[in-house]
Amino acid sequence: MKTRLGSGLTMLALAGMLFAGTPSAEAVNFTVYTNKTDWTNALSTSVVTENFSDATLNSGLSVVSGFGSAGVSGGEWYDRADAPGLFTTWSFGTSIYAFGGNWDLATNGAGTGLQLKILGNLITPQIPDSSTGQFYGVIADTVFSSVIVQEGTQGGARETYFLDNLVYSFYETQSNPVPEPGTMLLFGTGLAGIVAWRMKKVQA
Ligand SMILES: [Ca+2]
Ligand SMILES: [Ca+2]
Repeated sequence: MKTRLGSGLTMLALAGMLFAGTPSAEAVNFTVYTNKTDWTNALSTSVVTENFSDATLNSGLSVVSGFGSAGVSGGEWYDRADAPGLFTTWSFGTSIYAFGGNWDLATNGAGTGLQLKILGNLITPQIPDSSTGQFYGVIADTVFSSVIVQEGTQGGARETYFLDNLVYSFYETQSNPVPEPGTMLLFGTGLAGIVAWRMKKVQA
């Protein structure tokens, strides 16, 4: 009996070691790129582009904007960000780890600028309100499936803008070592369950 309990504790220790070796799910690191070539070169997976050449978005890509007039216009995405309700959510249908685009904030003048919000994290530096089509993109060390584009804090009342060449890259298990927090959590939960089951069995 002592031996069985001992083996249960060994498994508990093993689970603890696995947790210790895993980055915290809350700690997401983002790297901001203002050069598209650098952003592309930093990826280990292929780039998917939505160039807004027509009103149909890429398969799996969807968008919800608080701005009633948002939409494809002249080969670009036309939108506005303003607190509290005017922000835009881009959803990708599956896990990605990189996102970017060409941002033109000159329309209606420079406003608040724009800020991305991913997995609850506000990304800094923001997209500058002086942008006239320059690239701004991020790469995360964990996966996400949606991006919120909201107003920044650079002055002005709101930000009207065009977005073109929206780019993103899918997470692929075989070619990128980005851990998926959900999977690791399930794995850990499974181990804890085994330990609890074994210890209960020993007591019975
Ligand atoms: Ca375009
Ligand atoms: Ca503007």
